[in-house]
Amino acid sequence: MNRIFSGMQPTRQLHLGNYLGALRNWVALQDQFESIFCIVDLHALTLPQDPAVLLSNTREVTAAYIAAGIDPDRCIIFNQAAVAAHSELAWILSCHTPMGWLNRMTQFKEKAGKHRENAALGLYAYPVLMAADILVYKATHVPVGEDQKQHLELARDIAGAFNRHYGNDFFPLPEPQILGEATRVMSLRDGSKKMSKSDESDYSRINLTDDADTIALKVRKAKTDPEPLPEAVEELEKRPEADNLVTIYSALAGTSRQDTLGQFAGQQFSAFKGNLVDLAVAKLAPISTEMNRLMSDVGEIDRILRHGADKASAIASANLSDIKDIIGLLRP
Ligand code: AQP
Repeated sequence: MNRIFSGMQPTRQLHLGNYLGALRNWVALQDQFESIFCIVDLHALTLPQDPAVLLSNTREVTAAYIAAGIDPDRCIIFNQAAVAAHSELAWILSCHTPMGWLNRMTQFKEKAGKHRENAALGLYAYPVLMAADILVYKATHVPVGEDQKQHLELARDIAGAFNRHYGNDFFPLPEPQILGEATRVMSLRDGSKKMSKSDESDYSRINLTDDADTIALKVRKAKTDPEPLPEAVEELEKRPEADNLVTIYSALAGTSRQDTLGQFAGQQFSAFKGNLVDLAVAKLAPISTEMNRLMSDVGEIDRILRHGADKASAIASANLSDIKDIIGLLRP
Protein backbone atom coordinates (compact mmCIF):
# COMPACT_ATOMS: atom_id res chain seq x y z
CA MET A 1 0.00 0.00 0.00
CA ASN A 2 1.28 3.47 -0.85
CA ARG A 3 1.13 5.95 2.01
CA ILE A 4 2.43 9.51 2.21
CA PHE A 5 3.61 11.29 5.29
CA SER A 6 4.72 14.91 5.49
CA GLY A 7 4.70 17.78 7.96
CA MET A 8 5.44 21.43 8.66
CA GLN A 9 6.78 23.14 11.73
CA PRO A 10 4.43 25.50 13.59
CA THR A 11 7.09 28.17 13.70
CA ARG A 12 5.56 31.45 12.53
CA GLN A 13 3.20 31.68 9.57
CA LEU A 14 3.47 29.50 6.49
CA HIS A 15 4.80 31.24 3.40
CA LEU A 16 4.63 30.85 -0.36
CA GLY A 17 7.65 28.49 -0.32
CA ASN A 18 5.89 26.11 2.08
CA TYR A 19 2.77 26.32 -0.10
CA LEU A 20 4.33 25.86 -3.55
CA GLY A 21 7.09 23.48 -2.45
CA ALA A 22 4.94 21.20 -0.33
CA LEU A 23 1.36 21.98 0.73
CA ARG A 24 -0.05 22.41 -2.76
CA ASN A 25 1.44 19.08 -3.81
CA TRP A 26 -0.08 17.38 -0.78
CA VAL A 27 -3.52 18.56 -1.88
CA ALA A 28 -3.02 16.95 -5.30
CA LEU A 29 -1.59 13.72 -3.83
CA GLN A 30 -4.38 13.10 -1.31
CA ASP A 31 -6.43 11.58 -4.16
CA GLN A 32 -3.76 8.99 -4.99
CA PHE A 33 -2.36 8.01 -1.56
CA GLU A 34 -3.45 7.22 1.94
CA SER A 35 -2.28 10.54 3.42
CA ILE A 36 -0.95 11.51 6.83
CA PHE A 37 -0.16 15.19 7.43
CA CYS A 38 1.44 16.28 10.66
CA ILE A 39 2.05 19.59 12.39
CA VAL A 40 5.53 18.82 13.68
CA ASP A 41 5.48 20.75 16.95
CA LEU A 42 8.26 18.63 18.51
CA HIS A 43 10.56 19.74 15.68
CA ALA A 44 9.68 23.35 16.47
CA LEU A 45 11.22 22.87 19.94
CA THR A 46 14.68 22.57 18.37
CA LEU A 47 14.77 26.38 18.51
CA PRO A 48 13.36 28.47 21.42
CA GLN A 49 9.56 28.93 21.30
CA ASP A 50 7.05 30.97 23.29
CA PRO A 51 4.49 28.41 24.61
CA ALA A 52 1.38 30.48 23.79
CA VAL A 53 2.68 31.30 20.30
CA LEU A 54 3.61 27.67 19.63
CA LEU A 55 0.09 26.55 20.56
CA SER A 56 -1.52 29.21 18.41
CA ASN A 57 0.79 28.43 15.46
CA THR A 58 -0.09 24.72 15.73
CA ARG A 59 -3.75 25.60 15.24
CA GLU A 60 -2.94 28.10 12.50
CA VAL A 61 -0.89 25.57 10.49
CA THR A 62 -3.79 23.12 10.85
CA ALA A 63 -6.12 25.81 9.49
CA ALA A 64 -3.68 26.44 6.62
CA TYR A 65 -3.64 22.75 5.66
CA ILE A 66 -7.43 22.62 5.53
CA ALA A 67 -7.83 26.03 3.87
CA ALA A 68 -5.36 25.00 1.15
CA GLY A 69 -7.51 21.96 0.37
CA ILE A 70 -6.46 19.06 2.61
CA ASP A 71 -9.64 17.15 3.43
CA PRO A 72 -9.70 16.14 7.12
CA ASP A 73 -12.30 13.47 6.38
CA ARG A 74 -10.02 11.70 3.91
CA CYS A 75 -6.58 12.45 5.41
CA ILE A 76 -5.14 12.12 8.88
CA ILE A 77 -4.21 15.56 10.28
CA PHE A 78 -2.66 15.70 13.74
CA ASN A 79 0.11 17.28 15.80
CA GLN A 80 3.27 15.29 16.42
CA ALA A 81 3.32 15.70 20.23
CA ALA A 82 -0.05 13.93 20.46
CA VAL A 83 1.42 10.61 19.21
CA ALA A 84 4.12 9.38 21.59
CA ALA A 85 5.35 6.70 19.18
CA HIS A 86 7.28 9.36 17.17
CA SER A 87 9.56 10.15 20.11
CA GLU A 88 9.91 6.51 21.13
CA LEU A 89 10.96 5.41 17.65
CA ALA A 90 13.30 8.42 17.40
CA TRP A 91 15.24 7.08 20.39
CA ILE A 92 15.39 3.59 18.92
CA LEU A 93 16.57 4.90 15.54
CA SER A 94 19.12 7.24 17.16
CA CYS A 95 20.77 4.11 18.57
CA HIS A 96 21.08 2.79 15.00
CA THR A 97 22.40 6.03 13.43
CA PRO A 98 26.14 6.79 13.28
CA MET A 99 26.97 10.34 14.35
CA GLY A 100 29.06 10.69 11.18
CA TRP A 101 25.83 10.65 9.15
CA LEU A 102 24.38 13.50 11.21
CA ASN A 103 27.61 15.49 10.97
CA ARG A 104 26.98 15.82 7.23
CA MET A 105 23.59 17.52 7.60
CA THR A 106 23.82 21.02 6.12
CA GLN A 107 20.66 22.32 7.83
CA PHE A 108 22.21 21.76 11.26
CA LYS A 109 25.32 23.66 10.19
CA GLU A 110 23.20 26.54 8.85
CA LYS A 111 20.87 26.76 11.85
CA ALA A 112 23.54 26.23 14.53
CA GLY A 113 25.79 28.77 12.79
CA LYS A 114 28.81 29.93 14.72
CA HIS A 115 27.32 28.83 18.07
CA ARG A 116 27.52 25.11 17.38
CA GLU A 117 28.54 24.19 20.94
CA ASN A 118 25.47 25.96 22.34
CA ALA A 119 23.03 24.43 19.85
CA ALA A 120 20.47 22.08 21.38
CA LEU A 121 21.00 18.34 21.07
CA GLY A 122 17.50 18.25 19.54
CA LEU A 123 18.61 20.48 16.65
CA TYR A 124 21.41 18.01 15.91
CA ALA A 125 19.10 14.99 16.25
CA TYR A 126 16.27 16.60 14.24
CA PRO A 127 16.79 14.38 11.15
CA VAL A 128 16.47 11.23 13.29
CA LEU A 129 13.10 12.42 14.64
CA MET A 130 12.11 13.20 11.05
CA ALA A 131 13.07 9.66 10.02
CA ALA A 132 10.96 8.33 12.92
CA ASP A 133 7.99 10.51 11.82
CA ILE A 134 8.05 8.85 8.41
CA LEU A 135 9.04 5.30 9.37
CA VAL A 136 6.61 4.91 12.27
CA TYR A 137 3.87 4.89 9.58
CA LYS A 138 5.98 2.84 7.13
CA ALA A 139 5.29 5.69 4.68
CA THR A 140 6.35 4.94 1.10
CA HIS A 141 6.39 8.50 -0.27
CA VAL A 142 7.28 11.86 1.30
CA PRO A 143 6.33 15.06 -0.57
CA VAL A 144 8.70 17.88 0.47
CA GLY A 145 10.55 20.89 -0.91
CA GLU A 146 14.09 20.49 -2.21
CA ASP A 147 15.67 21.68 1.07
CA GLN A 148 14.52 18.47 2.78
CA LYS A 149 16.17 16.15 0.23
CA GLN A 150 19.23 15.49 2.38
CA HIS A 151 17.10 14.64 5.44
CA LEU A 152 15.02 12.27 3.31
CA GLU A 153 18.15 10.51 2.07
CA LEU A 154 19.20 10.07 5.68
CA ALA A 155 15.78 8.59 6.53
CA ARG A 156 16.28 6.08 3.70
CA ASP A 157 19.78 5.26 4.99
CA ILE A 158 18.47 4.74 8.54
CA ALA A 159 15.65 2.51 7.27
CA GLY A 160 18.13 0.49 5.20
CA ALA A 161 20.58 0.15 8.11
CA PHE A 162 17.77 -1.07 10.41
CA ASN A 163 16.55 -3.60 7.85
CA ARG A 164 20.09 -4.92 7.25
CA HIS A 165 20.91 -5.12 10.96
CA TYR A 166 17.84 -7.24 11.73
CA GLY A 167 17.92 -9.13 8.43
CA ASN A 168 14.47 -8.13 7.17
CA ASP A 169 12.75 -5.56 4.97
CA PHE A 170 10.45 -4.16 7.64
CA PHE A 171 10.77 -0.51 6.63
CA PRO A 172 10.01 0.55 3.05
CA LEU A 173 12.67 3.00 1.80
CA PRO A 174 10.64 6.22 1.59
CA GLU A 175 10.71 7.97 -1.79
CA PRO A 176 11.07 11.75 -1.80
CA GLN A 177 8.49 13.50 -3.95
CA ILE A 178 9.89 16.87 -4.96
CA LEU A 179 7.28 18.11 -7.39
CA GLY A 180 6.27 21.12 -9.49
CA GLU A 181 7.99 24.23 -10.86
CA ALA A 182 8.80 25.76 -7.46
CA THR A 183 10.69 23.12 -5.47
CA ARG A 184 12.91 25.81 -3.91
CA VAL A 185 11.33 29.26 -3.67
CA MET A 186 13.94 31.88 -2.93
CA SER A 187 13.85 34.99 -0.72
CA LEU A 188 12.34 38.07 -2.37
CA ARG A 189 15.30 40.09 -1.03
CA ASP A 190 18.16 37.75 -1.94
CA GLY A 191 17.93 35.19 -4.74
CA SER A 192 20.69 33.07 -3.19
CA LYS A 193 18.74 32.33 0.04
CA LYS A 194 15.62 30.19 0.28
CA MET A 195 12.37 31.82 1.35
CA SER A 196 12.19 30.96 5.02
CA LYS A 197 10.02 31.55 8.09
CA SER A 198 13.06 32.43 10.15
CA ASP A 199 14.37 35.20 7.84
CA GLU A 200 14.44 38.41 9.88
CA SER A 201 12.90 40.45 7.07
CA ASP A 202 9.18 39.94 6.48
CA TYR A 203 9.79 41.44 3.01
CA SER A 204 11.76 38.30 2.12
CA ARG A 205 8.60 36.17 1.98
CA ILE A 206 4.91 36.21 1.13
CA ASN A 207 2.92 34.74 4.01
CA LEU A 208 -0.27 32.81 3.32
CA THR A 209 -2.05 35.31 5.59
CA ASP A 210 -0.77 38.47 3.85
CA ASP A 211 -3.54 40.72 2.51
CA ALA A 212 -3.61 42.08 -1.06
CA ASP A 213 -1.87 45.37 -0.16
CA THR A 214 0.94 43.58 1.67
CA ILE A 215 1.47 41.14 -1.22
CA ALA A 216 1.56 44.08 -3.67
CA LEU A 217 4.10 45.95 -1.52
CA LYS A 218 6.36 42.91 -1.07
CA VAL A 219 6.32 42.05 -4.80
CA ARG A 220 6.96 45.70 -5.76
CA LYS A 221 9.94 45.78 -3.36
CA ALA A 222 11.24 42.37 -4.49
CA LYS A 223 14.81 42.55 -5.77
CA THR A 224 15.25 42.22 -9.54
CA ASP A 225 17.79 43.39 -12.10
CA PRO A 226 17.49 46.12 -14.75
CA GLU A 227 17.21 43.73 -17.74
CA PRO A 228 13.82 42.89 -19.29
CA LEU A 229 12.48 39.33 -19.12
CA PRO A 230 14.45 37.09 -21.50
CA GLU A 231 13.10 34.73 -24.15
CA ALA A 232 14.65 31.47 -22.95
CA VAL A 233 14.89 29.79 -19.54
CA GLU A 234 18.67 29.34 -19.97
CA GLU A 235 19.06 33.14 -19.93
CA LEU A 236 17.74 33.18 -16.33
CA GLU A 237 20.64 31.09 -15.08
CA LYS A 238 22.78 33.97 -13.81
CA ARG A 239 19.77 36.08 -12.74
CA PRO A 240 18.57 34.39 -9.51
CA GLU A 241 16.05 37.06 -8.46
CA ALA A 242 14.51 37.24 -11.95
CA ASP A 243 14.45 33.44 -12.10
CA ASN A 244 12.69 33.29 -8.73
CA LEU A 245 9.85 35.64 -9.73
CA VAL A 246 9.34 33.80 -13.03
CA THR A 247 9.31 30.49 -11.12
CA ILE A 248 6.76 31.78 -8.60
CA TYR A 249 4.53 33.12 -11.39
CA SER A 250 4.75 29.83 -13.31
CA ALA A 251 3.99 27.70 -10.26
CA LEU A 252 0.98 29.84 -9.35
CA ALA A 253 -0.28 29.89 -12.95
CA GLY A 254 0.31 26.14 -13.39
CA THR A 255 2.50 26.70 -16.46
CA SER A 256 6.17 26.06 -17.25
CA ARG A 257 8.79 28.80 -16.88
CA GLN A 258 9.27 28.69 -20.66
CA ASP A 259 5.57 29.39 -21.23
CA THR A 260 5.73 32.31 -18.80
CA LEU A 261 8.70 33.74 -20.71
CA GLY A 262 6.78 33.20 -23.95
CA GLN A 263 4.07 35.44 -22.53
CA PHE A 264 6.26 38.18 -20.98
CA ALA A 265 9.61 38.16 -22.87
CA GLY A 266 10.89 41.69 -23.52
CA GLN A 267 8.76 43.30 -20.77
CA GLN A 268 10.31 45.14 -17.84
CA PHE A 269 9.97 43.61 -14.37
CA SER A 270 7.87 46.57 -13.22
CA ALA A 271 5.13 45.47 -15.64
CA PHE A 272 5.56 41.75 -14.93
CA LYS A 273 5.31 42.37 -11.18
CA GLY A 274 1.79 43.80 -11.63
CA ASN A 275 0.69 40.52 -13.23
CA LEU A 276 2.41 38.55 -10.47
CA VAL A 277 0.59 40.53 -7.77
CA ASP A 278 -2.81 39.92 -9.41
CA LEU A 279 -2.11 36.20 -9.72
CA ALA A 280 -0.73 35.81 -6.18
CA VAL A 281 -3.69 37.67 -4.67
CA ALA A 282 -6.17 35.61 -6.71
CA LYS A 283 -4.59 32.34 -5.53
CA LEU A 284 -3.85 33.24 -1.90
CA ALA A 285 -6.86 35.38 -0.90
CA PRO A 286 -9.30 32.40 -0.76
CA ILE A 287 -6.81 30.50 1.43
CA SER A 288 -6.35 33.33 3.92
CA THR A 289 -10.11 34.00 4.04
CA GLU A 290 -10.77 30.33 4.80
CA MET A 291 -7.96 30.26 7.37
CA ASN A 292 -9.55 33.20 9.20
CA ARG A 293 -12.91 31.47 9.18
CA LEU A 294 -11.41 28.25 10.57
CA MET A 295 -9.38 30.11 13.21
CA SER A 296 -12.61 31.66 14.56
CA ASP A 297 -13.54 28.19 15.88
CA VAL A 298 -10.46 26.69 17.56
CA GLY A 299 -12.70 24.09 19.23
CA GLU A 300 -13.35 22.58 15.79
CA ILE A 301 -9.62 22.68 14.92
CA ASP A 302 -8.78 20.90 18.19
CA ARG A 303 -11.46 18.30 17.45
CA ILE A 304 -9.95 17.60 14.01
CA LEU A 305 -6.48 17.27 15.58
CA ARG A 306 -7.73 14.91 18.31
CA HIS A 307 -9.54 12.73 15.78
CA GLY A 308 -6.42 12.67 13.57
CA ALA A 309 -4.19 11.79 16.53
CA ASP A 310 -6.42 8.82 17.42
CA LYS A 311 -6.15 7.45 13.88
CA ALA A 312 -2.41 8.14 13.66
CA SER A 313 -1.80 6.53 17.06
CA ALA A 314 -3.54 3.32 16.00
CA ILE A 315 -1.18 2.90 13.01
CA ALA A 316 1.96 4.06 14.83
CA SER A 317 1.41 1.90 17.95
CA ALA A 318 0.90 -1.26 15.88
CA ASN A 319 4.11 -0.60 13.92
CA LEU A 320 6.03 0.25 17.09
CA SER A 321 4.95 -3.04 18.66
CA ASP A 322 6.31 -4.92 15.62
CA ILE A 323 9.57 -2.93 15.86
CA LYS A 324 9.93 -3.81 19.55
CA ASP A 325 9.39 -7.49 18.75
CA ILE A 326 12.08 -7.33 16.04
CA ILE A 327 14.56 -5.69 18.42
CA GLY A 328 13.80 -7.88 21.43
CA LEU A 329 12.22 -5.24 23.65
CA LEU A 330 9.69 -6.74 26.06
CA ARG A 331 6.32 -4.96 25.81
CA PRO A 332 3.18 -5.16 27.93
N1 AQP B 1 11.59 28.15 0.23
C1 AQP B 1 11.00 26.97 0.08
N2 AQP B 1 10.71 26.50 -1.17
C2 AQP B 1 10.10 25.30 -1.34
N3 AQP B 1 9.72 24.51 -0.31
C3 AQP B 1 9.99 24.94 0.94
N4 AQP B 1 9.76 24.41 2.16
C4 AQP B 1 10.24 25.26 3.12
N5 AQP B 1 10.77 26.34 2.56
C5 AQP B 1 10.64 26.18 1.20
C6 AQP B 1 9.10 23.13 2.38
O1 AQP B 1 8.03 23.34 3.28
C7 AQP B 1 7.86 22.17 4.09
C8 AQP B 1 7.75 22.55 5.54
O2 AQP B 1 8.93 23.14 6.01
P1 AQP B 1 9.12 23.31 7.59
O3 AQP B 1 8.12 24.23 8.12
O4 AQP B 1 9.16 22.00 8.25
O5 AQP B 1 10.54 23.86 7.82
P2 AQP B 1 11.60 24.46 6.94
O6 AQP B 1 11.92 23.64 5.75
O7 AQP B 1 12.75 24.66 7.85
O8 AQP B 1 10.87 25.79 6.48
P3 AQP B 1 11.30 27.25 6.69
O9 AQP B 1 10.17 28.10 6.29
O10 AQP B 1 12.57 27.51 6.00
O11 AQP B 1 11.48 27.39 8.25
P4 AQP B 1 12.74 27.83 9.05
O12 AQP B 1 13.00 29.24 8.68
O13 AQP B 1 12.30 27.67 10.47
O14 AQP B 1 13.87 26.91 8.66
C9 AQP B 1 9.01 21.24 3.78
O15 AQP B 1 8.57 20.25 2.89
C10 AQP B 1 10.01 22.14 3.08
O16 AQP B 1 10.80 21.44 2.15
